[in-house]
Amino acid sequence: MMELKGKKVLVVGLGKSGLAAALFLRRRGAQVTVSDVRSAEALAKDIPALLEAGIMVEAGGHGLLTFRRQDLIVVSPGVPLETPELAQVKSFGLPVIGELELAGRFLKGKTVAITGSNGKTTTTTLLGEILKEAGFRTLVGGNIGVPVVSLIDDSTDETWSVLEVSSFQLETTVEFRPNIAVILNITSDHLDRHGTFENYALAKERIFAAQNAQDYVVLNADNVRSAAAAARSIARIHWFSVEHSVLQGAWLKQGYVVYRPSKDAPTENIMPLGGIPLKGAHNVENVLAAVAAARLAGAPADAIQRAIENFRAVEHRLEYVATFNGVEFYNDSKATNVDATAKAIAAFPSGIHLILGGKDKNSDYTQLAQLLRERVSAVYTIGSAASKIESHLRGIISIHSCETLEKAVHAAASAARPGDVVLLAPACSSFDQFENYEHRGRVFKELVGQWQGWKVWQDA
Ligand code: UMA
Repeated sequence: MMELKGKKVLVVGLGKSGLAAALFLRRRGAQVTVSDVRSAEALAKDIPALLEAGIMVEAGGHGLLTFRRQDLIVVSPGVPLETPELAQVKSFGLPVIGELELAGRFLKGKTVAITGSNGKTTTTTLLGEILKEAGFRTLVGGNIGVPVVSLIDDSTDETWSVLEVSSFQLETTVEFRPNIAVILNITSDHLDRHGTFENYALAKERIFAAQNAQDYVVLNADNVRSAAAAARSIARIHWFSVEHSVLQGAWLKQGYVVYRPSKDAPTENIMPLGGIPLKGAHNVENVLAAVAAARLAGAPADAIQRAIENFRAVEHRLEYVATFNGVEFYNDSKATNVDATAKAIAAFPSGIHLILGGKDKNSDYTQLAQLLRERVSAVYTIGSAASKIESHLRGIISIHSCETLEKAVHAAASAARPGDVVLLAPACSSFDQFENYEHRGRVFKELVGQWQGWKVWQDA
């Protein structure tokens, strides 16, 4: 374990992970400073607690001297490593790690880490439920919104920590070594930060970089880039597939989810496919990944089945909102990239009124063309990406420029006919108009409620 007592540590970024990391470091006796580009006013709610704990605060920008004075730098996932102050001290050889790496050095017990472009939160939450159902002492955290350092005090040699990990967090790992690493899929996302698809994919592969031959990696056999990662892992590889059987891992057979622990072992029936309560083919992939990881962790089939049957969609992930006049409303605000939006569209056969837009991430929206033609009645654009989306999709589908989510909900709900679906699956991040995707999803649900009220009043 790493010695922190008396060490000078700078925490860069004072969001959820920075705040938790700073307080943790201080409790372990480090001399802690936090630095954030936001102004002191913007950080006001957290500053008193930090000062009281004896933590110094640099607000309104990053000072090079502050960075140079440290023994260790702990960087928040949202801070790019190219930030000039960070790049400079890194080049001097100062260690720069993320909150995940820091936490990984203190977390007791066993760990499952789950990454992927899409499905991370659902799979992490589901696996957490399965392990709890199996009677394991289980902690859940990571990119899901609970900093991993906040799990440390509750962890023991007996606990299983189920962690959602992002490419941003993995970029700064060194020794982070999950007993079971899961890569759900790797499709284009975050190109604005990682530059190229390959850089992004390599960041994801860091999930198994420190593993040894006793550890496990679970990979998606149907996703080309995830499957290709197998060549670089020294751990034991297990697979999941919705398309074909696999040597060891989870797949679908005659209407059943099945699992085989090793190539010579008999195949186990886990549960009927019809017992999965989640919408969308992509959720079958998430379930298969969770089944493979759960069996590797030692959870029995009956607990897996019970937990899956009782599981409900996580908020903002293809979440059912309401049905009004025969029109269903779904909130998939977490569809923040093109692939996630494609999966959401694929969950409905036709009659979709799709709300697209937000902040662009250097994405190619023409990839949606075929699905739009087959299943979508009209697209309603919002946010700063609207004109790019419109130029990519012109001539493919009927497009209504709405600018705001409010106008889009109104236009889509007014145009939809009984049997249609109004779907928020925006393919963009939310930061141009909202605090985050959760905020966007909540506003969508409120607007749906208001529209229903207005319609009832108008029709009366
Ligand atoms: N900041 C700086 N300098 C910079 C950039 C940012 O000081 O150059 C400051 C900002 O002013 C702000 C703070 O850094 O005060 C924000 O840090 P952050 O963006 O790392 O946000 P946190 O609140 O710490 O949340 C992070 C994850 N955020 C990101 O990866 C962008 C959360 O994932 C995660 O839940 C949380 O840690 C706990 O682990 C969110 C996310 O959007 C959900 N993740 C991406 C995704 O899922 O696609 C990867």
